[in-house]
Amino acid sequence: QITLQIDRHYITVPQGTTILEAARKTGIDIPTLCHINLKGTCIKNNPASCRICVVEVEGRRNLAPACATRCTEGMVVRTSTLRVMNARKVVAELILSDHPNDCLTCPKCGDCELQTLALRFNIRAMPFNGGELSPRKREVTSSIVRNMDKCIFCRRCESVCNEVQTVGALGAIRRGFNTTIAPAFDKMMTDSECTYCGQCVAVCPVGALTERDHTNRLLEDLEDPDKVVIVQTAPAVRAALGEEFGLPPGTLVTGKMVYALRELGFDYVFDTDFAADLTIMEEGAEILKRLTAYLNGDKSVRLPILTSCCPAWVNFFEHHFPDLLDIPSTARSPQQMFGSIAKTYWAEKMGIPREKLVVVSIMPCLAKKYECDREEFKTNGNPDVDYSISTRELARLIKRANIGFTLLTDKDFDLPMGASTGAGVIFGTTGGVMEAALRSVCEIYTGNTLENVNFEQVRGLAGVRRATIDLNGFELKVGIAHGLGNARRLLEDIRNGRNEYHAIEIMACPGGCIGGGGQPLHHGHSDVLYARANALYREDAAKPLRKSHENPYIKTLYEEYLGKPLSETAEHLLHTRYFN
Ligand code: HC1
Ligand code: SF4
Repeated sequence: QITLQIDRHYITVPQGTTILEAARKTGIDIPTLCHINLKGTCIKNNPASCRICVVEVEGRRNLAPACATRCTEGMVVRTSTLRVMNARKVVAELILSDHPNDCLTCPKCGDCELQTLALRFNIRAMPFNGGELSPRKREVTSSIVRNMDKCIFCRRCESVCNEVQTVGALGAIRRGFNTTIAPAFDKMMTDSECTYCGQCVAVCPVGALTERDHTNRLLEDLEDPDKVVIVQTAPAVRAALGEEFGLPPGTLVTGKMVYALRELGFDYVFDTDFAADLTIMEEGAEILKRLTAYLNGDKSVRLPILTSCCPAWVNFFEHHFPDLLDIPSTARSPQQMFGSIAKTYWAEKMGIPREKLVVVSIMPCLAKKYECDREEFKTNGNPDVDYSISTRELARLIKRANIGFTLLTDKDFDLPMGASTGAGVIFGTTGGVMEAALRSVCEIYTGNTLENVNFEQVRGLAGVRRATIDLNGFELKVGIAHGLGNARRLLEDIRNGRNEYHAIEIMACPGGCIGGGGQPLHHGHSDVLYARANALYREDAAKPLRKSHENPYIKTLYEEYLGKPLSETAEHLLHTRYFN
């Protein structure tokens, strides 16, 4: 233990603690632009490159970066002397000298950490501006907009993409004034191995990486009298949307969200959770089919089966593990199952021609935008889900439409595609898809009713979790991983024949969808992820039905249209293929 003084505070910290960490413990907020440390999910970046966090250390001539200087016994640190404040201001002014000053039209305006610091440091002029700006690329992909003019070289995106996700799509290239962060050989993101997980967007402090915005297109569709516009909302959105309106993390806003969507003018407000229940019917049937074959001695059966509802994860295994494409479940994601059923079964029932029907999704995810665009999810060029907007985009729309969100009362989803069980709700957190599958697989396999539907063993935020479930004497081994780095380790074990699991759930984002790249920014606080996960478990616990196979509207869908899980119609509408 080490005792030191920071400003007026005496504090004791463990050996190895940095000044930044020690200061934060005492409630002193030393500003920084590059540092990030999200405990519990290993999102970390500490290149000590921005030099915004400098402090004075008694006895040292130079200012020290607080994020890279370890505390020593008896150290005296000053975090807010005039010298420190002036140094920080000059550093910020130098960053601004190579930055386009288009804050008013920047998509990050109001949420930009550089803008916040300019305000905090009382920057009222740009003394170093007027010189040349470094030449950098712009790119618009299906999910992400890259505007590298705005990049400040904090390297957060690079750390997240390389170390957490192990995708390696972003890195520093060229030198000096011409340095930029880009895929190797300055390729476009669309030509790289980027999965569109959006985790780089979620940590970018400025407007260099932002989501592709579809809100103007949506407003035009909502105004068009010839179109029927319906919406589906992903499980994780309800657990985070309230944060954009000042509500504490973990506030469930399901009913208010439905009300707001009606106010915006959607013709029908449905729930992706309905399709999550449908996913369990199809994926559960696949699990049972493979397990039965395995138990009957079929040596050709491919195990473990991997979940397939996360599009960034699908993209990842298509790029990085082309030899394992026959392992994942072929079930489409709930987003796509919803679109497929909406534009066939539901549209036929309602007498709405496909070309008039617009299906929009509200997702915590940026890869969902890319998923909507995949060719295999289109009929004659018409997508099953027309486009997806993120939780952040929805919040902006609600504000733009002058809807007093916090004052709204609760409204219910429309039927039939708004009805879901608790199993569908928990899809939004890591472990939730597996838990939902276990609830149905256990009951269908054993023929017994579960006394307790809570599979606590698969919950939590540990990067990889495992559990053994007793199925009438057969030990079903399941695994859960979130974050693509954790997924990679499991896949490498499978490739090398060292994997003992029968079924594995993988979500690309740390925390699962609750930590998606389109969610309100959690700025490195893992408490926020816990609060969002608990909110979903609360909604699940309060539902009268908690097992997907008990959803009465799903039963009707099979009776009226699909026949049974894995039927020819179900295979055609609800399953997919993978490509490398
Ligand atoms: Fe997800 Fe899913 S849980 S992928 O994380 O399977 O985005 O929330 O909608 O499709 O249901 C996201 C969330 C979401 C799908 C479902
Ligand atoms: Fe890497 Fe994900 Fe960003 Fe693509 S979206 S560059 S995979 S972090």
